[in-house]
Amino acid sequence: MAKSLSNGKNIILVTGGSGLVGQALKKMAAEENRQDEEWFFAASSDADLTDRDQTRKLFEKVGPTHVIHLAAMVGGLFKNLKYNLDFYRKNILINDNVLQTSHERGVKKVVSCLSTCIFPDKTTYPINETMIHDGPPHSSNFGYAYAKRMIDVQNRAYNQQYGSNFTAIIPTNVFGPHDNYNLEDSHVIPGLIHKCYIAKRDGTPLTIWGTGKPLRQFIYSDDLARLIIWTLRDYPEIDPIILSVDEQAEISIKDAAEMVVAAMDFKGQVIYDSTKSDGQFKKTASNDKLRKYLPNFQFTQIEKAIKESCDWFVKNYDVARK
Ligand code: NAP
Ligand code: GFB
Repeated sequence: MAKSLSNGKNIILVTGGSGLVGQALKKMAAEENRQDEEWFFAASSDADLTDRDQTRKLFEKVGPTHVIHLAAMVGGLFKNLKYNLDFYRKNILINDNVLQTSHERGVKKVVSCLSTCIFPDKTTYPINETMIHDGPPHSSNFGYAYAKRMIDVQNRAYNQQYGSNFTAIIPTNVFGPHDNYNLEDSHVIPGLIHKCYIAKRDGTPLTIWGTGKPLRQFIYSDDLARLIIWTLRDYPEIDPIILSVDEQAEISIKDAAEMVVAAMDFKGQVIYDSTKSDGQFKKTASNDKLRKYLPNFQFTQIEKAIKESCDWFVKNYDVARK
């Protein structure tokens, strides 16, 4: 990372600091407790980043030397199916405000967040970082996907025009404590954890949407947080980098559901509602570029990660985002 300021501190602003990934970052930063870094985790209550003036006021207050840009309108397949326009507009506004304000304030480095679901739907596998703009994304989330792709375009434009050091990470599906557990809008693992909790409490069946056949590479939020901190301090490129578990770690939705059932010790009936969409069948991504930089990075074993996530939800049911 760029050398610390004269007072010896780098000031790191995390937009989206109250969310799933932001909370994992907060935990990792606290564990490290580096004396040459000061972290600020912003929620939407600190500034609505769709508003340029509020964005500027937040940057004025925090005075960041570095920004980890996580803030976004985020959701699972079924929320994306319903709100493609909102996902596009809100995220385009947030991203332009954060990048332009970072430029105006002379921020040394910005790490923004794309997603493996933004790649072309018709593609060869495994997907890699060079393929982002090679064709239209899956129809279910085209609004979110195009807004995210523009971060990569803007990063390259800021670098070409001003020499800015703005880069991006491309995480695969993330899960962990402090997720969004809303039954309609959430991603699959938090949705299944919440549904399993209700089924166990009420003695009703657990309904899994779709066929359970689609394939995903799930990354634990704690692991992603460690990789984001590495990206901020040591990743030298403007081009984005996929942060995902290995291709061999790809599992089906059914596998993930069975891990949640085991972790929650649910003994009731499990039903598949195949009238609900499966969404993208697969989006298998290569983490070869990450492995070139960090060949020995150890991902948390997924059953352990899902167990920790379930335990967190059960313990924090009253305060979890539902
Ligand atoms: P999340 O739990 O939904 O958190 C979203 C964060 O963004 C929250 O802190 C939220 O603040 C903030 N936010 C939303 N709208 C805002 C606005 N208008 N102004 C200011 N802040 C706003 O999302 P997440 O899963 O942590 O996602 C973090 C990043 O990772 C996102 O960029 C997402 O696209 C990316 N990503 C996520 C996944 C995944 O599976 N979760 C996969 C790939 C990439 P409040 O809490 O105050 O609302
Ligand atoms: O995490 P998810 O909602 O999004 O997973 P994607 C959807 C898959 O899980 C589909 C099945 O195959 C669903 O049929 N599924 C089963 C469920 N039960 C449930 C449930 O209770 N809730 C949910 N949500 N799914 C998203 C993109 O795609 O990936 C977003 O739409 C984002 O933009 C995210 O990038 C990372 O993995 O299909």
